[in-house]
Amino acid sequence: MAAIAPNDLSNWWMPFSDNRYFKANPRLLVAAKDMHYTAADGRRILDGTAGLWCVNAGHGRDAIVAAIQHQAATLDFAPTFQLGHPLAFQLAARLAGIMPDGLDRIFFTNSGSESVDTALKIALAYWRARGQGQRTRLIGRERGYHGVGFGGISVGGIVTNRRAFGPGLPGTDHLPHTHDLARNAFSRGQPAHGAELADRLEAMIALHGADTIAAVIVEPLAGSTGVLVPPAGYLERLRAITAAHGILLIFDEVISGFGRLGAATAAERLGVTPDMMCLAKGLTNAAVPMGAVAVARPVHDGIVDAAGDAPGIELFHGTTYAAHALACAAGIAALDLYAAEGLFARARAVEGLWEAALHDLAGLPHVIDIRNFGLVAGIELAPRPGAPGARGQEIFRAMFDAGLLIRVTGDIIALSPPLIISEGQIGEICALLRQGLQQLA
Ligand code: PXG
Repeated sequence: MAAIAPNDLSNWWMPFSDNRYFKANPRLLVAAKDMHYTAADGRRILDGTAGLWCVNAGHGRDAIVAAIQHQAATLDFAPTFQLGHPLAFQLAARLAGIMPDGLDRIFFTNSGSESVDTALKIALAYWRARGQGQRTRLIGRERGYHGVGFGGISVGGIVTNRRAFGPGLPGTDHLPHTHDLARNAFSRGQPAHGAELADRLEAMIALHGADTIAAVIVEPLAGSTGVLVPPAGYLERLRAITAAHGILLIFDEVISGFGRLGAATAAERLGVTPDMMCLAKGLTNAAVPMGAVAVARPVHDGIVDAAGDAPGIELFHGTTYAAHALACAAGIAALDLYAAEGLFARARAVEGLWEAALHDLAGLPHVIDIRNFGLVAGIELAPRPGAPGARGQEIFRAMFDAGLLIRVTGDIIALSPPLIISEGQIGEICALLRQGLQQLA
């Protein structure tokens, strides 16, 4: 057995991290309440990112804590293959209640990545059950992020994944991304230009044949690759084209769900209803890991009812921890809290103030775009010549030292605070960013 020194940082191989830098310059968080983290040195850090786009009701909320504690002492784990427990059914019903009409069949997972791979597998299984097993092609989008599973990285559009992990699933294709600073810089809300980019799907259909395409998956608002707000009319067009050709449309709402865009889902906010929706993060306010796929009734029925009277498993898919009792308890408590405090509507109500405060940062050094939608904002910085990403890393570290948690992707700052943020705290975020950007080389 290896001898392990106290406070040794070497054993934990950290995810999506510069392990060498972190372990030389550790930043540890030890507590959190409402809008703030507490760092190991005792400093309070204002949470400008709701953790990782997930703690939508703020940290350490009493009702969620109590629900988890109670559940852990009552029923910790119950198998969910051929057995059930009441909370899973309750949460599914509650979740169905805030989904767009018709997406009322809920498959539980443990993360956003699992939700994505689950939705892709459901799409394939659906077409096979319908006698169209030749529909295997999956279409994603450039700059799409759909988690880390092989399905998700295959439909995703991130070059680093292809370089590191190879070609992924066969038979994928990718729509163009919608980021267009030349036409849309400093947009407030949905950018005006780019709806026509959805028409590229028509070209793909002409190339591949609609009857080989199982599904199209997009994030309504792409978060991880730098806050790409959907151009006005774009998602409507994707919906019209997929519907016309009988192709399933999947919205990955892992980030955009649970109030982030001022409604339960982006689908609701924008009035565009997909056939499946991937969820995670805010589902439990991130207090216990959980994801879900909300599935339109005909897709569910197409698989489950197609099995007919023959006994047996209809969908050969699931995980040990799916619908974990603690996650269900946390999920019910989180949905209760969102409703009791009207947090989705609150996000919508402060959106104008948020937008105005953020756009006030225009004109600061290196700022080439500011964009926003719901309680999300992206601030794009010009890369330092020869050192792309350096400014992003520097502003992230400077802000953390100044007491503000932000996210950066390359040289793009992403902000997505808990929906309980006060007007004063919006001002605080902007004041700290102003100072940091003024000092950035
Ligand atoms: N889909 C989308 C749209 C996501 O944003 C996932 C799937 C995967 O979820 P899990 O739970 O498997 O991580 C995500 C995750 C960032 C950041 O900094 C974003 C995510 C995760 C970590 C960091 O933007 N999104």
